[in-house]
Amino acid sequence: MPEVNVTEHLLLNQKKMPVARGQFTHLLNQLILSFKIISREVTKAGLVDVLGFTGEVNVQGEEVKKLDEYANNVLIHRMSRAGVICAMSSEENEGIIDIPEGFPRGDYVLIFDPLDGSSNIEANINIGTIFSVYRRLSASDQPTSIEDVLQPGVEQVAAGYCLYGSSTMMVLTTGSGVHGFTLDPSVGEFLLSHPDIKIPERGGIYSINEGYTTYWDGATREVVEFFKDPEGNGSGAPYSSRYIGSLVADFHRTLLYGGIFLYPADMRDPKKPKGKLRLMSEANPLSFVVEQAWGLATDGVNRILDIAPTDLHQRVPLVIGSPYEVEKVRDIYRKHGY
Ligand code: P6P
Repeated sequence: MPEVNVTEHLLLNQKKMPVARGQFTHLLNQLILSFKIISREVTKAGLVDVLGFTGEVNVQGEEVKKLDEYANNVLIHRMSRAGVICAMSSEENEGIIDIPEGFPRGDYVLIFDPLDGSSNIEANINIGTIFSVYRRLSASDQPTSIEDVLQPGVEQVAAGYCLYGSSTMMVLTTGSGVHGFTLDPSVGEFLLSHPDIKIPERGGIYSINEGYTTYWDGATREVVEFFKDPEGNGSGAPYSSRYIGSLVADFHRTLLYGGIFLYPADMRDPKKPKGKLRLMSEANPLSFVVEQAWGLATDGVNRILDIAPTDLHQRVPLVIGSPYEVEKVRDIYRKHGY
């Protein structure tokens, strides 16, 4: 079969192109170039001095890794000069990132986590870039407003992630299903490798950091006990437990194999009663992907994509994966009055 790259695939399979075919295709191509540049740096990380910390702390209060900063700078530089973006938000930056003077603004808003899972870099564990694209709400001759950025996930026109691992793979949805493209270094192109991904209706793996059990409430503990003993009497086969600690890797496995990933609220830190993951740069894009692959994503009960955001960096509990397991979790939380 002749190789299909992202642009060709979009033209062939896009039922409803976002605002303007040309602008969107250019946005995607600039994103793809950013992923290639980041991938090049990630794959040589063990050889050159890009590991370790920069000595700074980001808006999340986390120590910034050199590769985090590198990936963030690549995306901000390239996308702010693409001429198709009116505003950006990065997990690493406090406020909205503006378009530099002299560069045209476009019809799109880009939100991203430049290098999720970066605490795993030294161990050569998969990490990734997560991205989310919205149409601007303000008129193109008006200044960008916070409302352009703080949109509910259901308004996304595109979302996905780029996974840097044994191969570099981009998983993308533009509202017409979910498709995987693998970078072929010999030609420098992302080529269609996983057309029309669908998550299994039911899986056999649950993924959660059980080290935090003492921080969970009774409902979450009952959820985890269900996966250990689905029949409740020790007769049924338990689910397997898998947890990498890199959201993009844990999600990608869940998307392909089925099952469920959970990062629940925990009582450990009164500043983080909604858990650790961010709505705008992590939960919303992955929820758009999973729903387009016929999966589900909730905060335990409510659909993630329906949440009206109030802050660029607000956190949200995330329960995401196969419909059977996500519905089981919802039933348990509802039984506990959520
Ligand atoms: P914990 C990485 O820092 C990250 O944001 C996600 O990639 C990952 O799912 C999560 O944190 C892991 O957090 O608390 O289990 O170490």
